[in-house]
Amino acid sequence: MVKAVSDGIAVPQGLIAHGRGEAFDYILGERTSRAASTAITAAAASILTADRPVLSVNGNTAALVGKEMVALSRIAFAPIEVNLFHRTLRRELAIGRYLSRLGARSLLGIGDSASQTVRGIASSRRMVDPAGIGLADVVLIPLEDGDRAEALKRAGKTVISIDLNPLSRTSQTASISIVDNVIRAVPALIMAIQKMKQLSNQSLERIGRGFDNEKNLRKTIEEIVVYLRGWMKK
Ligand code: PTJ
Repeated sequence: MVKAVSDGIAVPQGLIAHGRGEAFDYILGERTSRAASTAITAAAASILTADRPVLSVNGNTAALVGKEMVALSRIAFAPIEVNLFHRTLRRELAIGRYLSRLGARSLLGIGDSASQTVRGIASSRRMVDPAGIGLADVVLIPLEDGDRAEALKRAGKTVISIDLNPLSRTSQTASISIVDNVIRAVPALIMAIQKMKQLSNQSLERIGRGFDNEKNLRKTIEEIVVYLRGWMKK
């Protein structure tokens, strides 16, 4: 992350966000919880049944899982859109060049191509690509702020978040909240998609219908409590 800041990919604020995430990762036991695995399966089903899935990438995501996001984009047939909270053309281009070096073929949301406004967002994250998030039915948003998660949901999109904080507005708002470290969640999502690709649309839709995000978030918190109780007994 420190190198990503000096390379102009991540912003200093990203280091603070990273530390916030790490604090939650410790109380999750730095592993993918059962509830997170359930959310990852539901997310894979949602991406596989989507008409136009899009993967939103910011500075922290590019720095931590740039290679994996490019791989996910390939296997899920989902384009990557660069969408930054602290938006500058210079950073968009730096992230674009970095992802292209990792094998990304076409990237959305850079420069003037982010010409559509999502209503209800104060930050420059409101600008999206009309050919990407603008048209998407399912959007994956790793390390997102609550405003945009809410606005995308209001715009009728299925929002899949990856956020280590189960209490964040993003996790509380998303349609499918993956409470896990992006460095574990994205490879797990790739594996789930690879495994589930053979399933019929009917089976995938059944998985989606059977998923209850509120219940799953409660399970995440229960898993944290059980993990911390284990420490009290030591
Ligand atoms: O690159 P930009 O300009 O788009 O800016 C990106 C940041 C992350 C700085 C910006 O989106 C931001 O400030 O985000 P927030 O509002 O701090 O939210 C980030 C969320 O991600 C927090 O809830 C953290 O707990 C969580 N988080 C941090 N690191 C990880 C994480 N979640 C999953 N995996 C991580 N490694």
